[in-house]
Amino acid sequence: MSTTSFVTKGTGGRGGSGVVVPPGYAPLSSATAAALAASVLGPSFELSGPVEEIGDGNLNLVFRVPFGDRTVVVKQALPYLRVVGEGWPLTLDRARVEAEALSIASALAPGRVPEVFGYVEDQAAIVMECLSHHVVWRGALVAGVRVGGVAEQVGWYCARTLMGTSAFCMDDARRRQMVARFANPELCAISEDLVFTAPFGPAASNRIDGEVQDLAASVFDDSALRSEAARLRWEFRTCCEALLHGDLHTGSVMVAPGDARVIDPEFAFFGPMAFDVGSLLGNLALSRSAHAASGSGFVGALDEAAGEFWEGFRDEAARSWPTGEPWREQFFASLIGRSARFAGAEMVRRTFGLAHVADIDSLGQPAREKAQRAAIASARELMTGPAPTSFGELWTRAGGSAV
Ligand code: SR1
Ligand code: MG
Repeated sequence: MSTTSFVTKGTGGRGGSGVVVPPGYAPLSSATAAALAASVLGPSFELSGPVEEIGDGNLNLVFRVPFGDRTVVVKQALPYLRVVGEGWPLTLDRARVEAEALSIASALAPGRVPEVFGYVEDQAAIVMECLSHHVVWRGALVAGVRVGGVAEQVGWYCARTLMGTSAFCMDDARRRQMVARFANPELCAISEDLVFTAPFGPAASNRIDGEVQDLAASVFDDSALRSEAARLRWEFRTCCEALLHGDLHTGSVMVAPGDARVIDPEFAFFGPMAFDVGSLLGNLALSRSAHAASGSGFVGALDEAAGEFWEGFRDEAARSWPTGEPWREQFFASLIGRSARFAGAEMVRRTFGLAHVADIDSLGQPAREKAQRAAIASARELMTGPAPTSFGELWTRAGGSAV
């Protein structure tokens, strides 16, 4: 397919000059989103209600399109970062990455991702199952609602996708080809910047509450923390263990009782397994610090959720562990230690970086400041304390009580 160069307006974005978009690409409207869904779903498609734009994320347009007695979602990548605007160009290839990652996850972890009906390359758009009976897991956690069964399923999903795309389980030649398809350099660069670089120094993209400026300054002055952040960035860049989700926070999981679905793998790339495991645990720990700061009784549910996530992961990873590899317990101990470090970095970046979490930002003062101080104390323990070798030890360092 031929392409044309589309240069976004403004200055100061990532990736320099512009983003290549296919001829005919245009941001979708309600009408064109419905037409695109029709082109994928075929003659059975008949619009049965109003199309709504429901995207509230940082990067994409998302439409709900009702047809017959069903609803689908049309998700389209924009050639710039939605949350910042056209001054930060961003590759459309992330839609392909997401569609392919969903397809791989669906094969490895059936039922744990939304069903994809089609990917329309020239519009960088995916037509997929609408999870109308689900809510975003983060939202449920903020509201203090425990949704049974889902944490263990997310752990199972991680084990299936991470082990299943690792050298433990894949043919080497196929795996190396897959690594190339998921190079995803632009989105990896965003994570390198927003997770491991900017939040550990006085970067313009940071968002730091006035009440915790002193705390941020103490992080920027902490050579051990900065050094660990730099080492993690190196591990993120160079370790090619498995196909990661790449942005596995609680906002990337939709939940209904007994049914977790992992969404939004546009940051997928081959990286360290501990990044996915640590991101998820770091987000549960952030939620715990928010609930603890506001005196909510929900902290016990978060301790349980973290333990269930780890058990779901460990049990399935142990099942898929290949015979003839006699170092399984060493693998788990090392993964726990490495996940602790990544969890800590996630907690720092969601406190001082560009993208915060609603768990803490929805709190009024003084609870918000208290939660942020607790989160940073836990992050220091996780990133620079002795590396934990058991899940209980990790979760205690994250501020929790192992159940
Ligand atoms: C500018 S994008 C900010 C964050 O949103 C995404 O969900 C990723 O977490 C990214 O770091
Ligand atoms: Mg996302």
